Amino acid sequence: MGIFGALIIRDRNYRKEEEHIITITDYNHDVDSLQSYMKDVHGLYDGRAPFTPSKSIDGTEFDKFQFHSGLINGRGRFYDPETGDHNDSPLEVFNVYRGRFYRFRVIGAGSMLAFRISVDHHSILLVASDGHDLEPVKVESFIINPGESFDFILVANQAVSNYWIRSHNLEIDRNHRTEAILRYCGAPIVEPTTSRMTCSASSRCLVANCPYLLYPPSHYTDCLTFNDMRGAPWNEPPPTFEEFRFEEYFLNFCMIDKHPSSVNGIVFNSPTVSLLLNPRKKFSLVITQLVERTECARAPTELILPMATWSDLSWLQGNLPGLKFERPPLKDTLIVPSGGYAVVRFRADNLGLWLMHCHMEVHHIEGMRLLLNESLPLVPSPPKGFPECRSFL
Ligand SMILES: [Cu+2]
Repeated sequence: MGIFGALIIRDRNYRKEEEHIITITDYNHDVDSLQSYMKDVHGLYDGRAPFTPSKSIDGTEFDKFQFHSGLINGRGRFYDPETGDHNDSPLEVFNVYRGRFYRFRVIGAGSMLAFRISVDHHSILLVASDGHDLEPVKVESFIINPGESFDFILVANQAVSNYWIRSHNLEIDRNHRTEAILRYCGAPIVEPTTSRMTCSASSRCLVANCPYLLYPPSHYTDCLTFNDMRGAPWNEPPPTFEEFRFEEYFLNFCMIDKHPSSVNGIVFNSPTVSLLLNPRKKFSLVITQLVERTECARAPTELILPMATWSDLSWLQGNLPGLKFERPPLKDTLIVPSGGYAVVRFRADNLGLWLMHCHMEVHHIEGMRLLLNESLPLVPSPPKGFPECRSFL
């Protein structure tokens, strides 16, 4: 919802390759994010009936709102939940030549929902995420959340025809499909009649970037969490502990009694003046521990306290057991499952003020965000007499 577009920054060593861009979004016909937020606060109704939230396959409450359509490059269909018929809107078509390979740059520009993407009769070789190379991994499908991006290589090695590019959000028991068409050059201009790969005991499906660990046994589907993926060997290694240069913060992305959305129980209100000219506080964030639940969680310690720390003190100074330091993937957006956590490290070497926020737009609007005030002492003070922006509020 809102304006979006692809911004592709190419590597210096960019090798020209054929590529397509898939921008995927969720689309609600009735309300935008602000209205969704108001409904969430004051009561969720579909017509006059209270709306029942959907669930994902792991039993988690998934979406409080009615999913209407998903769009690929702005195109998609509305499926009538009663009849299952769609409104015949045109779909995006990606043209390929048989025998060539293509880089698909997939951008999650939605406001709320994750999508699982697959291509009929073709496997997906994931090679990058959020602009950083991954150790390539061949999967049947992958899950993309708002704010994330994934690049995959598709080899056009099937018969000249039309194939569905499929996408489903992670809700169960609801119609939530979003489609586009992969069309080989020379194929008739018709809609595909292909079906999705059947996952079976002898041919299991692998899904990358799952927010849960398992699918039910009957799905014959395995999960590859982002934690299990590896970055490319040429990526920068993760920062390690250095005395006096390593700080650790705990960030609990949570709700305070359903509302408001907050970080460590603090709601971020947008400042009315430039913070660079009016600095308040310095943050140097090295490790985060994020928990998202319906209420502020209390693990591993009381996260609302300003000086939260590990209850096992041997975990201090970066000594967390089980962390993988060998080529962890580089990301700028990460899904933290309900009740889960992520440990993130970065070198504070990019001077400025950076917004860190939940990518669910309704949470972001409400204040589930914070500012990293990075390397503030290095920010030059404005020249003498430089006009100062004051609040107009
Ligand atoms: Cu959120």
